[in-house]
Amino acid sequence: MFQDLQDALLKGEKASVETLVDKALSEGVPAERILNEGLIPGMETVGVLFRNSEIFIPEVLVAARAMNAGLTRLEPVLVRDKVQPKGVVVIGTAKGDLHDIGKNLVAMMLKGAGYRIVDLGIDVAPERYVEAARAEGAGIIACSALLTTTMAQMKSLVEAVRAAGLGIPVIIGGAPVTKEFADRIGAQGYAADAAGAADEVARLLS
Ligand code: B1M
Repeated sequence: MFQDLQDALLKGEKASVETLVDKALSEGVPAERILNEGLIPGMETVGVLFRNSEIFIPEVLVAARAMNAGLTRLEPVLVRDKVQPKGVVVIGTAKGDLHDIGKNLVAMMLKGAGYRIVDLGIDVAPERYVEAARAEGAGIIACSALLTTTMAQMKSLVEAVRAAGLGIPVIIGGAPVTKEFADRIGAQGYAADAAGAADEVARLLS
């Protein structure tokens, strides 16, 4: 079943991905397994084929659309209802960066952990994070980047938050981002994956 899910993702078959996710959920397969053994490995294969020029941007885009559709189906199961949010998190993808799957996953995990999420989307300039954090009374800003070129924007974000005197931490992550990079630019938080991001936000807000 996980293999079917990966194959459907690879072909960008959105409707099949949705059907397979629904079927797995109805058979009682835990949402975390569908995510970690189906959708994420499928997307990793897409990345390998893309790097090797065996597939190109249009194929990657349809695969990403299918991945987001699968995530949307999993969301109600991953996200538990919380009456009183633990805090507000402003999240977005760094300026110049259009990748949003990892960011969406992090947002979903944080929602599941009881935080209210203000999702600014993709290609978010540092000033927009600052404005939104101020307007929403956020306790933390979360920034994702998938390109080595857009990682530089994370440094600008940390500086903008400091210059605005917001006094709230910034957590960063994404495939090319490391703990060492986070330390170097002065970001208070770093996580390698979405579950780790939820733990790290809890630590920073405690
Ligand atoms: Co792009 N792309 N892409 N791409 N793409 C990568 C990232 C790349 C590694 C592919 C490759 O060469 N193998 C490469 C980057 C190289 C680099 O800079 N090091 C690349 C490139 C080069 C590009 C373009 C420049 C291609 C071009 O135009 N020539 C272009 C750039 C566009 C732009 O952003 N300005 C581009 C475009 C695209 C698409 C639009 C076609 C599409 C994105 C669609 C979308 O997101 N809606 C796309 C995709 C899908 C990918 C790959 C194949 C998959 C990314 C993904 O969604 N992974 C990717 C290859 C790869 O990563 N294997 C690739 C699944 C997702 C769950 O993982 O986002 O890493 P990830 O999130 C993880 C962790 O990183 C972490 O949690 C998640 C798991 O739990 N995490 C955080 C993420 N954010 C976090 C934040 C946190 C904490 C943890 O705290 C706040």
